[in-house]
Amino acid sequence: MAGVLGMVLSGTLALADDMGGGMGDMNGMSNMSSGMGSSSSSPAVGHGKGVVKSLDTKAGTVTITHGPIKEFGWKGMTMAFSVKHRSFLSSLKKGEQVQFDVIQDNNGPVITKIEERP
Ligand SMILES: [Cu+2]
Repeated sequence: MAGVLGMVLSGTLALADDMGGGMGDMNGMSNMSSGMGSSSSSPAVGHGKGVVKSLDTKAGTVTITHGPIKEFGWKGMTMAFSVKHRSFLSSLKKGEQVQFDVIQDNNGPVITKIEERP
């Protein structure tokens, strides 16, 4: 009887070793998914529509009352945006209806494209 028990136990140990190998594979997968996470945090482009409230040519910003920007999960609000090129500001007028592309860099949101809404 004792001999049979011993065989069952060693069989159980072998199974545990297989599971250990499986865990190693899972660690490899979690490394992969964290790599995917960092690539998805690279600048995504949001698309907004709004009205120009004010322009600050010295600071290089435009204040826009904008609707929801779903790419970033933003609700509608009034806020100042930096612009990628200051020349964007000279083509804008207070009260103008605009649509724009915005990215988020380390200093905050930056408008990369803006045009009058048709
Ligand atoms: Cu906003």
